[in-house]
Amino acid sequence: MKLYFSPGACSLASHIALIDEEIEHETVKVDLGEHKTEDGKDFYSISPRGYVPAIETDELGLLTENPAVLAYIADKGNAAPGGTDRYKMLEWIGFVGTEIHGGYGPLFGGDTDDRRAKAKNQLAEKYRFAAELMEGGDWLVGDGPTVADNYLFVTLLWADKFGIELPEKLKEYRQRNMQREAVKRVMADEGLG
Ligand SMILES: N[C@@H](CCC(=O)N[C@@H](CS)C(=O)NCC(=O)O)C(=O)O
Repeated sequence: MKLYFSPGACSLASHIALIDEEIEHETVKVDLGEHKTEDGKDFYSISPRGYVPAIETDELGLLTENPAVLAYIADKGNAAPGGTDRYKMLEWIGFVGTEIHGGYGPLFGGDTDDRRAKAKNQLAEKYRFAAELMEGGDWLVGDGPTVADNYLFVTLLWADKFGIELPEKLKEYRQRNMQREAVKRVMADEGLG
């Protein structure tokens, strides 16, 4: 499998999953400003959507969109939750993708100060809600991290960059994720401090 990624972007969630699940893979860094791969190819010619994550797979060629890519990697690994937990995992991926990741649009994309302030308040509210949904658990689903945790974790790294207020519980959760071996390894690999 080949993962197209950009350091610290949402593709970090897929990158962590590949290491966590011990899936043989290679990575290609993409400059999202220029939409060029590290070896100088036009990224649009590889993925017309122009964004990461994108994975090149033997069985279905290029696959994009976080929910599909994360579920695919989880299924290829040994640690994807089964039974009803699978649906809880997908529910969290949907929540993180649309309610949280999508909420960063005005902050990453550049927008008016008013819209950025509103986006920050809305995100703080979504994070408070996420903390409530977690109830007493250390992880989003079951007893250990899944690809949904990788995705929420990555957005929590963005929160500080934009000064978004986080509940204590999610700060602890972020720290818990930082202690995972796969997370440490991939963060070092992507050159993240
Ligand atoms: N709908 C896509 C959005 C992915 C996305 O927003 N990727 C960002 C990085 S976190 C990106 O590549 N942005 C650059 C661009 O859109 O040109 C998904 O869920 O996978």
